[in-house]
Amino acid sequence: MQTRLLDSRTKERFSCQRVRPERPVPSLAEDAQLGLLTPPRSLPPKYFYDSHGSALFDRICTTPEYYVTRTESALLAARAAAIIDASRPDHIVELGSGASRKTHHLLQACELSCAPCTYWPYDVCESILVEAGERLMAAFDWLDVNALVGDYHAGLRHLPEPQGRCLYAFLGSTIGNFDGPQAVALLQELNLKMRPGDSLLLGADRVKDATILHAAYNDAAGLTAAFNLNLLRVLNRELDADFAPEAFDHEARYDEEAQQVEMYLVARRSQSVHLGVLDESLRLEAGERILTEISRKFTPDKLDTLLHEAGFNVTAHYEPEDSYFSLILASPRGANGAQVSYPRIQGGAAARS
Ligand code: SAH
Ligand code: AVI
Repeated sequence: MQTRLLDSRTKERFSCQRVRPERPVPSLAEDAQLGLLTPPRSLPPKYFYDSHGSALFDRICTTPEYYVTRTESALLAARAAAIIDASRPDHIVELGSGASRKTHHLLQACELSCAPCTYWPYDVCESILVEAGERLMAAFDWLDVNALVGDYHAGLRHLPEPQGRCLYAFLGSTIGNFDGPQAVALLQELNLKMRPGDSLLLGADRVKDATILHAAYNDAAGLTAAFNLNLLRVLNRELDADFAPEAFDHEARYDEEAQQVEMYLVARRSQSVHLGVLDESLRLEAGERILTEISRKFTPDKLDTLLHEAGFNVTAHYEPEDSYFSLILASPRGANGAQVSYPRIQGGAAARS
């Protein structure tokens, strides 16, 4: 693919291809048919990310309340050299890469250790892939970016298999947007794709005080609300629907028992909405909710179990002093399946068990 955004020199270092689905996934119309017409109503979170939704998410990451991005970014900045040293990647393949801002730390560590690599960002949102690729190529004049457009729910089998070691990054706690079985299934599929010597770098948000979580998903500037409500604009455009965004409230609440933030769109009044593409209407009563996202929060034990079930050995577990976030380096379990014990490494320096 060629884009207007890139000059001729950077174009040579940039490619963008679609990842062929390994299996069919429901279209937005099918997901709406299944999830919207009758209660309990829900839609998968991937539909947030049209170009406007991706830009809104990028702004959420800079709000004072959304500690997730700055915490993971600081952890990556402190640990990138060790991660690159341990994984020695020829390629960094990033799932749900978005604006790829934190990836900068990994690429910088590659540069500092004189070990250039190729970057393969993989996302459903093509415009954010192009923007991110352009920014990273401007920052690293040696970097080739091969962007991959696709839905990781459609399987990972057809991801390219470049020669050399791959570091697969899945950052931002996007794994938390999957329910338990979905998370295991995705990581298992990734495991199957991986070859000896490849590594996984997983970023995952941790269980913490409910007030901090509540604030993170209800920022004062209203960006998370705008991000949530943007879904209705996506539905209006893609399904010829007539949702009135002003007739909905954003709601985000932490369910302490389930250890997850749940995000809803709540009807402010009773209303009927027509979905033109489906030639269907739905009737919402005042206060009725549409679940738009879960964002699971993890304990170290839960992360160990998840990775174990998906067939990984954890090789390093980094966390900040406040234990707000985990960055885990893991490798596919070998034939003998033994898990070697590993330390949880806190803060910017000392290792602690
Ligand atoms: N990794 C970045 C972005 C996280 S936002 C960070 O840590 O800041 C989640 C990203 O995953 C978005 O860019 C979104 O477009 C992408 N995404 C969501 N669902 C996806 C899917 N099913 N397949 C591929 N990408 C997806
Ligand atoms: C991408 N994902 C991990 C974010 C999260 O925290 O669940 C999406 C988000 N939703 C609201 N704010 C941020």
